[in-house]
Amino acid sequence: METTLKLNKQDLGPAAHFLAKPQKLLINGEFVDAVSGKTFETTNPATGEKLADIPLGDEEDINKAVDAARKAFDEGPWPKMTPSERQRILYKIGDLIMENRDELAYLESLDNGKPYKIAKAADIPLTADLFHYMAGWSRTLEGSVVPVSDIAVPGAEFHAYTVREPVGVVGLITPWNYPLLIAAGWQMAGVLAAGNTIVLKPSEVTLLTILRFAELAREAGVPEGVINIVPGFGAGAGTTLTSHDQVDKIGFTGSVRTGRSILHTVADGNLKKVTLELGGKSPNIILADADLEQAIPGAAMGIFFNHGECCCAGSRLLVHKSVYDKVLDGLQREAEKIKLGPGQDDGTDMGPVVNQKQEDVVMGYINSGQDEGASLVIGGHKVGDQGHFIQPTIFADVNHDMKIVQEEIFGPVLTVQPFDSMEEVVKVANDTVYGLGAGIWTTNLGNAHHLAKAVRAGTIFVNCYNVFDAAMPFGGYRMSGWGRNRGKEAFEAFTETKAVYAKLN
Ligand code: TXE
Repeated sequence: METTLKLNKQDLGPAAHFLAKPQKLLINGEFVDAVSGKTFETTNPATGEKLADIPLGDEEDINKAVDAARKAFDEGPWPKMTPSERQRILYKIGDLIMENRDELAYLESLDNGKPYKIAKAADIPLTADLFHYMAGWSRTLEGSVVPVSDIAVPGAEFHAYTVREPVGVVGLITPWNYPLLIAAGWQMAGVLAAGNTIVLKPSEVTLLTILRFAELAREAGVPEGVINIVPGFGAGAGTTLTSHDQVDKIGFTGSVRTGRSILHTVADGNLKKVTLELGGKSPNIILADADLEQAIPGAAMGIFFNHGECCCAGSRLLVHKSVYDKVLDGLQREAEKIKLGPGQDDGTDMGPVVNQKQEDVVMGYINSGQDEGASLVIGGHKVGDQGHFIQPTIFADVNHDMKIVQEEIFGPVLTVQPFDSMEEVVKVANDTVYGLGAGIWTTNLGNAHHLAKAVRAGTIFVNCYNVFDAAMPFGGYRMSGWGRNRGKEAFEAFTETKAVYAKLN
């Protein structure tokens, strides 16, 4: 297996031009260095080599960015713009993302490790589509006229109505698994459509596409101060943003641990609103009546897509015992077919996991699975002496209490469990602290809808997995989060409702 990408100028492909430039923060419409002058490195997970020096934003940079966002919201043109003007700018961002698709996909592949062909087919067009979709929502900030009674003021006649307004300055904190798609698409597009201004602290692990996006947003005509982007660490830039009393709402995607810490900070501070999209341990269920030709590759894709670094990865496969052996065999063959390699190679199906820390986490879970007595069906090893390549890994003979069954691994590791009855599978599917996604493979319409109703998760995939659309809400039950990204719900989540009573007599 090929895992020895040597990074040189040629390998930077369509990303070379952007990587040759000094990287900057975006604050108040200007590309600037960090106040401290400090930088940190972003590296290629296939080789460990440096891709760029990134300015290290900290408290002072976040304060400047929040001041700019506050001014842009209170005095600037963005919330006051006509909806059609905002719509045109957001639509233009979507167009520019598509025009620069090759470059953005290549940058994403270099920085995150994912296959270039996947970034080009999924991450980039889905981000563009979110801007095109949310551009339309710019024109729908509607309230309603409400008939009211005179109980509080006998004899009074009112014209009463509600108005939807942007929530204000929004702080966004985002992860590294879909760096551009989550930061720009899932988070920014709806926030901007509602007329808010933004300070984004992207993940310190993957920064390149969002910094290139900053240039595109400016080119599209986003006014100064409306989007501010400050790379930095969680402790420092992140905590300054979440504790800032001029920030009205936080939109966060990341781990449960950080989500909880943000809630503590907010509770001790200005009680800003919070939307959280956290982890998952999603069940993927294959019933006895499933079309296995679809279900087996579908289940493999459900876990191995994006190296398992998907918040709704179908990491717990529950298979009816009558087809269990056949499914396990088929899965093994699917895993054998997966070609590991640098994301920039055309033939690569799965790249490296994102960094050393994530490699250690995933290998730690693989070791714990073996220690707890699960059987390794395939995989289980790191590959090569360069980069962070981990084999697609499948465990059988697991029990429900094992760490590999209960905890989010966020890597290419699948557990497979047999079940007997519908009652049992519903119980096992729901028996985690999470509730982000679930898959159901069946040819029986009744079974599909019965399970779609019984499984407690924010997204249910029937005879498919990892399908995402801008118009469909995404988020979790239980510890998988608060609120929804994407769709109408995401747009409305970044608005306030004002009730107006006008007494007419
Ligand atoms: O997440 P963190 P990490 C899960 C997944 C993964 C684990 C750890 O299981 O293995 O989380 O990943 C910022 N105040 N998911 O360490 O730490 C941080 O800088 C404010 C699931 O990357 O939560 C980054 O920008 N901000 C997930 C962002 O939070 C803080 C996607 C996420 O980092 C902060 C990613 C603080 N105290 C990981 N501490 C999903 N739902 O898709 C950190 N940050």
